[in-house]
Amino acid sequence: MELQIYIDGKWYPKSEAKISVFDHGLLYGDGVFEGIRSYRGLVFKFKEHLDRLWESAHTIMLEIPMTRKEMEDAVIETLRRNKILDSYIRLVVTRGIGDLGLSPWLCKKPTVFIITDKIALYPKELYQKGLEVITVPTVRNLPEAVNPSIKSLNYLNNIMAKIEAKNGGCMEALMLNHQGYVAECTGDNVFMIKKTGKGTAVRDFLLLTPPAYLGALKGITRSAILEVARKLRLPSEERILTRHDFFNADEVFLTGTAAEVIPVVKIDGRKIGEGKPGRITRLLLKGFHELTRRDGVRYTL
Ligand code: PXG
Repeated sequence: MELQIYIDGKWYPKSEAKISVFDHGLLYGDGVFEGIRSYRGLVFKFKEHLDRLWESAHTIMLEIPMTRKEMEDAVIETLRRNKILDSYIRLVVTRGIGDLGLSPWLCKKPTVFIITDKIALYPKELYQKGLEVITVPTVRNLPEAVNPSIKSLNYLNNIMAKIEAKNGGCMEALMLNHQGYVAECTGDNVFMIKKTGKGTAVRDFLLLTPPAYLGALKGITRSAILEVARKLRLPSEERILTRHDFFNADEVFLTGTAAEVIPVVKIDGRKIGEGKPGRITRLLLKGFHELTRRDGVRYTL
């Protein structure tokens, strides 16, 4: 059976799931989205994703044409129709179909579509070996322009960075903000671990990530990792960080719904720590996997 896609209250086979060329989501990138995962029949952090979707929509003055409960039911029904327990859910709300011209009020009704599929952001072996990243010339969007905290359909900033990373021989880009501080990667938040104490206990390390206001998305995986760190009693802090800080970190990793948690072993040619995925990263990853079995909304097929 072909993958079933939800569009505005109806389900269509993938080959027939089509959006109008007059949809402002396509014409102007006018819309918002979420990327959510389900693990063994549990939609991970579903409430947090819906909250962020509604916040993004509120900021761009887009009224989502359904309630949260209706959205939740539509996602779960789509998962059921596709008989998927482990999924990558792409939930999109565009400004809708309108005339040409960027005025959003030309659009009568927002378009909602839901894809429940699979995603592989990086090859599997890199989760064991670690990823190499490179700083790119394109700076992350200014919060005063298109705030990176809005999960909008405007991804050119990130796509430019992705192309630059590939041109530089890497699969992922480290993006700086307009002041030169580390912001995030193209579809992931970034973390570093620094040894602060004399011992080898978890409390002898510090987990650091840039504050979202510097120009990053408030990632849900990022929050989940901070939550795991608290449970492990690993001290953590949101701090303004430079490339120098990252070059001299003991461990670095990226987080995202699509990427999950992936270790970084090289940045701009500099080896990070021992040049292989670190122990604290592995501990956090284990805690994260445990969380994905518990925290979310359950469904059955
Ligand atoms: N930063 C950016 C710019 C993102 O787009 C994250 C961080 C991680 O956030 P979460 O909440 O997922 O932990 C993202 C995540 C897709 C897709 O095609 C979406 C993202 C990344 C890659 C692919 O749906 N967004």
